[in-house]
Amino acid sequence: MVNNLNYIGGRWSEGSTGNRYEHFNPANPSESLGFTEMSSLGDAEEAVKVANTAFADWKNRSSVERGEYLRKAADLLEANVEEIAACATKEMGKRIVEMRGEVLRAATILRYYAQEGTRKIGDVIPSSNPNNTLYTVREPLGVVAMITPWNFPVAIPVWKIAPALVYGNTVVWKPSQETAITAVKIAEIFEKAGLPKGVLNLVNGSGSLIGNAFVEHLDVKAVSFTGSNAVGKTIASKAVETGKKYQLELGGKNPLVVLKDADLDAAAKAAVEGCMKQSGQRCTATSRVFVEEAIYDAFMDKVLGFVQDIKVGDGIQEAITMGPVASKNQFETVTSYIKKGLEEGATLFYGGKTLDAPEYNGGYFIEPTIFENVTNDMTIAQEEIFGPVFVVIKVANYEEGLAQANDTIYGLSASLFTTDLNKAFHFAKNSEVGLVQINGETGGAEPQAPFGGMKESSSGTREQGTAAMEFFTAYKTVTITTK
Ligand code: UN1
Repeated sequence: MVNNLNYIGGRWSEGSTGNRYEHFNPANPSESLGFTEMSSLGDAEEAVKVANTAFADWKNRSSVERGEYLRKAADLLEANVEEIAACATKEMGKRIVEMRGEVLRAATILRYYAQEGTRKIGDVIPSSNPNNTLYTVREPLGVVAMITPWNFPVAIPVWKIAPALVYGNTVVWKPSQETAITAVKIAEIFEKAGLPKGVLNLVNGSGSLIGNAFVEHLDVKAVSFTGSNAVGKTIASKAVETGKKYQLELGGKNPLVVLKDADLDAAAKAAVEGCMKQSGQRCTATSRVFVEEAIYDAFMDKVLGFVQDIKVGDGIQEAITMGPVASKNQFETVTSYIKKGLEEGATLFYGGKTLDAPEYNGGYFIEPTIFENVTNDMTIAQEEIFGPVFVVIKVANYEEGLAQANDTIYGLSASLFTTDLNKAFHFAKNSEVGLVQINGETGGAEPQAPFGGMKESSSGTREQGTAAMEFFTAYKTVTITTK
């Protein structure tokens, strides 16, 4: 039993529904990590209430002071990196090496936003009346809700919470049930950093109950969500009904295009790592690779070299280079896509099997999987698989590669590997995504730069960098007339 699951108004408590949720290690599902008690609507209501009360004081503090809490939280995260990383690895399978990187990335994000507290929050604008001083100031929105996924259980909550707090909002946070225990550790970090009571409130529980309660609540002024397109659509319509701002970071089907003049080693490495990191469970993961005919065989040889080196197993061991997928549910989804690919006539270039030998302890392990003989209209080339699977498609030239790369409902990230400057710029301009990489892998984000997708990959809003200010604040325009 994991006690003290919720952090509401500076107090730790259990959820109050009496329903328990059992957590298992995806690398060894017979290992139970304990039960968490699910929260009730009353818990959600209480969290919004205390966040609303805390807002009056928090918004009137100096943003420099608010930033100091984030800086302390960054130091504490760093000091506890091993414990937090190991906890998340057990909960959702991301290998320990990547989890450490994620915790340190979260510390960097906190420091970036701590510094935001010292930057300008408005402009002085010329007025047509010489007696007027006309200026803008960015004001916080009030209580904002975060609904966060399991695939980045530390970095994504932090990249939403940090800007929300530094700009003066108070937060109610509902993380994925799959990573409830890691979320508790993150809330503890903010508590230890001395954040005033009620400024950050954690309510663990189901999306349909707690997430929904936050989205429908009239005292919640904005909701920031990362997750599936289906849930995102529901959140958007409820946010509109209840008059709140919303920010959705959804799926991707990210292409990587390789031209004949490219550095093939770098391109093959980026394709394999860009897909297989986190066992493919990143919305920015590479999932479609378009290769110019002329270098197809040479490129695939290099891909084989990299993919053969992947060592699948329990990511708590340092030597493992790919962990399990996060849950039984994920395992079933990914394997059903592999089956579908074969039914639709694609062929396996590599992998495709689940790993069932005794040493795998019944864990949710899937081989790194690469499909060939794929057309871009097949299900595996159109739907987000969110697993260690990518498809390779031959194209005649750059133009065909670009056209097919864009032929998707998604628009998160895209890569082009080339040494042709003209094509690089052309791709940067014409790729229908929010994140373009020339000679780099499709994943990755820096805290100081805007992050988000076009088309159905996002609500058009952006996270991180100064873009976060756009979302978490509203302009106030002030005119002062003097004699
Ligand atoms: C990254 O590529 O490192 O859920 C960040 C996701 C994205 C974040 C990806 N929102 O995978």
